[in-house]
Amino acid sequence: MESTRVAIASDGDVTHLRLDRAAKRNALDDATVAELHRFFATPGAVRAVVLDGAGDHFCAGLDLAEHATRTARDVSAHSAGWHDAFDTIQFGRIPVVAVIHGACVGGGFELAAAAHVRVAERSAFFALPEGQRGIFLGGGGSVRLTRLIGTSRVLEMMLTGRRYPADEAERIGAVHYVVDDGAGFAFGMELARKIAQNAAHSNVAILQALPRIADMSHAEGLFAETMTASLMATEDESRERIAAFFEKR
Ligand code: 1HE
Repeated sequence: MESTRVAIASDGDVTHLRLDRAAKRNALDDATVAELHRFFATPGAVRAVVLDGAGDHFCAGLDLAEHATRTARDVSAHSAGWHDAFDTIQFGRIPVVAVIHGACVGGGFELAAAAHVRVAERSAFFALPEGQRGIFLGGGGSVRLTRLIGTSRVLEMMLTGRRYPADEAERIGAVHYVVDDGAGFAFGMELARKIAQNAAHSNVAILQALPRIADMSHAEGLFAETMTASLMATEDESRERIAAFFEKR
């Protein structure tokens, strides 16, 4: 099915996804989330993704127009749908670099949190206006954002409507890099190309194992790490890459 909400462009090993609904500040309606889900469920031979937004903002969060008339049952199904879609991103096989500018609010921040690397341009700001709108997180923010920046900060953001600008977002660990306005896409592509050069099986292990191990007890985590490490090291490609290091190739 042709994409109308997310522009998709291939550049070698890296695929660029752009939320493409600038007139509505890339608010996440059902069609957008379905298109993201579809892409990440069957990404093909992609090695890394750069995700950004068209226009002046990364993403204005949940499409409030669609949401206004939902019943409790609708909201439950809607939230579960976002959970599926965003889990498919976080626990997929493709590292995702989110490049954020302007608003990254509500569900937009939840989406960014499902990515693996976050780059903010100086114009970026982060907020959780759910309290102001009389709703709640629904795209996994209670789980992903609290792990990313801490429950206390998420709680405070939701209560007060506080906006974190890019440099403060970096300080609290919400983003990994801050770059000048207009420089985010090129920098995000550079990171994605670097990531694409890693062994694909290591990238998958990083995405799949690391967050799960972080949720385990100490003893279970160490066991899972040993299992993951032993599976990785016996891949032919691992042997070849280590040999290449010693042969200075
Ligand atoms: C929207 C949305 C939206 C803009 N749903 N239509 N999200 C929010 O509470 C954020 C709401 N949006 C904003 O605060 C502002 O739009 C922005 C700061 C992002 C951008 O401001 P600005 O001045 O550039 O744009 P604007 O004039 O406010 O909006 C432009 C158009 O986009 C306008 O439509 P138009 O037909 O009048 O031109 C807006 O109605 C439309 N628009 N944001 C629908 N969000 C699963 S739970 C997740 C819970 C949440 O995400 S809560 C946070 C919701």
